[in-house]
Amino acid sequence: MNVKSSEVTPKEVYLSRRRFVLQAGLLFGSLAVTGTAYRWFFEPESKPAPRGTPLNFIRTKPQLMADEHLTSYEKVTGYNNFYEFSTYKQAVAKRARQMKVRPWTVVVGGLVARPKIFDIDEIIRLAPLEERIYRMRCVEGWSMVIPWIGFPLKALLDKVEPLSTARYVEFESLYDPEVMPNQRQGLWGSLLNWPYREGLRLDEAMHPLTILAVGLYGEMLLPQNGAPLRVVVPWKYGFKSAKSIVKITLRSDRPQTTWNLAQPREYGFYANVNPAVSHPRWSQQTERRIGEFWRRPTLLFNGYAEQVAHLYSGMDLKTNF
Ligand SMILES: Nc1nc2c(c(=O)[nH]1)N[C@H]1C(S)=C(S)[C@@H](COP(=O)(O)O)O[C@H]1N2
Ligand SMILES: [Mo]
Repeated sequence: MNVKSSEVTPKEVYLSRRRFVLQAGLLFGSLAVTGTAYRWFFEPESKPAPRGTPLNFIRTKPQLMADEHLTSYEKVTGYNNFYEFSTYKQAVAKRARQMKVRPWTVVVGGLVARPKIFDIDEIIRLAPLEERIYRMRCVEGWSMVIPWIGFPLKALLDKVEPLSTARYVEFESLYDPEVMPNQRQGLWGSLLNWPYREGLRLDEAMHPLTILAVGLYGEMLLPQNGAPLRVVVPWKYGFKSAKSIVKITLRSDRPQTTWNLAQPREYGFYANVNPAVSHPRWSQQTERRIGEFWRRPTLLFNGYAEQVAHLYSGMDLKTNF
């Protein structure tokens, strides 16, 4: 795979792009009949940290095709799946704004020699932060290219020393019905089984492509993207990448996962991106890359086959979907 140097967006460039958008917004605000649009535009900027909190990180070579580009900051932070807040992607960012991401602890335990409750700021300093530009494919058929900031999940797992009996890793997202409207019981019960839970096989979790993300576009994660900590598994459908994690548990048995519990025929445990395995209600052969006009073909393991295919050798990917 071949990378153009132009694919690596220097911070100055996207900052100046954002400055341009801000200036355009200012002009618009001064022309607007009411100040509503103006206030809408500036409100997020006047919020306290973590919005805009810059991170120090190492820039590494992105593994993208020559014709792939970063999805805009506005789309990455404005078009989100985070069902705890809303099923309407454009509404998530605003609704998630009240979520408090400090103080925040992550309980890491289960089949480990050294279980530990980590403070989020300790996790951020656990390993050098790297930029990882990954293509992300949602099971619904859209995709993005996101410059995550994070470090391999392996670095955290090594700290707690998994026992030889540990075969799976379970992730649990925040449960807080006070701030997450969809966790409250509605007339028809609850939308999903909360808290949101996901899981990986231990070898998948230890793979160098699997990261814990704490930021994107050079800044700390915003709530809508899963602040303050989420897992990112780029060769699997987006739902495996659990947001706002509070608990990581090593287990001998395969964990129950939210989407698999909801619709086992539609959402398998593996959820590897695979154009040859259709979702029961739609094909997975192509995808709409957000910001592009033509659909792109979906690639086996989301384009990361070279690095991850060996994890599944001898497995039937049609039955283990
Ligand atoms: N806790 C939690 N994690 C979640 C989800 C969710 O609803 N709740 N949605 C998943 C899905 S379906 C996708 S596609 C990605 C979207 O991540 P993004 O909004 O940062 O692009 O988050 C995943 N992680
Ligand atoms: Mo998704």
